[in-house]
Amino acid sequence: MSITLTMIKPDAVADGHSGKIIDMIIQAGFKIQAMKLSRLSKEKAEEFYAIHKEKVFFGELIAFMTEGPIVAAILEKDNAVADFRKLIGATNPEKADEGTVRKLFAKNIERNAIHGSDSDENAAIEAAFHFSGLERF
Ligand code: 3AN
Repeated sequence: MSITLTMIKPDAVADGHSGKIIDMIIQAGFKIQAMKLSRLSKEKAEEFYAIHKEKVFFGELIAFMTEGPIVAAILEKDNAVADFRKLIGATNPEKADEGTVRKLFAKNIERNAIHGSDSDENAAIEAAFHFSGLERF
């Protein structure tokens, strides 16, 4: 079994889509190891997205990710990282496949409803970023 880390982003939480998205995740065969409603500080968001700090969209991305609560979760499944990225669809919702979370709920490439880790290594780092051992089951 492997894991991935997801965040249902502030846009999707504010629009009331969390329940539908969590149901899609469970129906796709992921087991929830950890889950919480959380709000990133500017410092924590900058740390999470440090890899993007030279990008032109970095400032906007940090403002967006800190504008309201997120739902963070650790998800367990065989092939979790790749299967989850298939479920959420392309970063740009215009390019996302039909039936994916981003096709259904994302507004644009920035306000794109959900995050999924891009590698097993980053999944482990991101899981430890959001959750302590006591919060994982
Ligand atoms: P993904 O979330 O699909 O792995 P990344 O890691 O390339 O995509 O980007 C991280 C986040 O940065 C995206 N989820 C999105 O919110 C934002 N982002 C990515 N590319 C752009 C862009 N060209 N313009 C604005 N925001 C972007």
